Amino acid sequence: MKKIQVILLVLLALLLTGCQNNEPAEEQNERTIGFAQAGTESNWRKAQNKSITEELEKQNYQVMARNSFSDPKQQFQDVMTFIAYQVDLIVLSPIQENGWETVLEEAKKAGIPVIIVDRNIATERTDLFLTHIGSSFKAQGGRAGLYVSNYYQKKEKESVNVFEIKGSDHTSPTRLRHDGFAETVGRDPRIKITQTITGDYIRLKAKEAFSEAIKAGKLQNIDVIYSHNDEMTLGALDALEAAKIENNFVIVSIDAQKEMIDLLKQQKVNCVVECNPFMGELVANTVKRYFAKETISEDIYVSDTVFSDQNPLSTIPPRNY
Ligand code: GYE
Repeated sequence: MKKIQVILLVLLALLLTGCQNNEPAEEQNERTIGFAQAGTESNWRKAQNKSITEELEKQNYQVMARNSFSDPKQQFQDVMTFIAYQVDLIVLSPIQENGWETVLEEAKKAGIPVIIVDRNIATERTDLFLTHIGSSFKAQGGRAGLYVSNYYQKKEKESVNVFEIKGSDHTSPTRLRHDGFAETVGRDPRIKITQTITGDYIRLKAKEAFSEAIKAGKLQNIDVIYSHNDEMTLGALDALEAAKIENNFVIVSIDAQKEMIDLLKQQKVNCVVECNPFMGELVANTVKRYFAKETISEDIYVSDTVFSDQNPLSTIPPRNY
């Protein structure tokens, strides 16, 4: 063989080995990730679901997905099924905060690590899961509250009454979006939450509950509508339209779905706090780091921003959800 041929062969061999992953491909393909999803209640949820599944698959993991369609008992069973199946790792996007300790103990006994994504779980037992990946819901509530207090700061008004549309009970975004908002507007003694309904993060449920509130006269004296997600804001707007009530309210919503950003641009709502659903890459990277025995931080935050009529709207990037 001529010297030049030998050099070319060596170069080719180097190139081929360079393309390989640190981990043998067959080993990666053997790993199964159980993904327990909460539901399908919003476009936000659908985007978050897609992002996590796609990014895990990009890393060649087998994804065993179960959706509990907003039924907490079903979700406990889904996780138990993953344990029985002996998956290599569980990604859990919980519906409710409470009741997870027994199930996660079982996962621990079986040696299956668990990563919590999006909503939090209520437990002191940090040994029951590897990490939590998601937004700071309290910061989101705070951003919503800050818009409202800034809006009324220079306005001469004796009182500002807020109608709060809450998400599902016993969930961390509902609790913390309320707390963050209440804490922030609480600095201005004129601003008070005077009415509250629950819309379960679902458009139709919020429409029904809001229509009831309208009929009961609870919209009188209301200045601000603060809703814990876009789907419920859409429900409230549907109810206003059905009742032929003019929308003179200051409206603040959370998630930043495409439809809500369009309404912001049309000046039908005032402020939209982003909740970023694209956490898939962070999730897949964390899974990879775990298997590579790298250290993982206790809390991994997804970054969010805020869009309002106080900022240039033309620069808002395309939403894709
Ligand atoms: O804001 C809402 C969804 O848990 C943060 O649940 C999530 C919330 C999100 O259905 O749209």
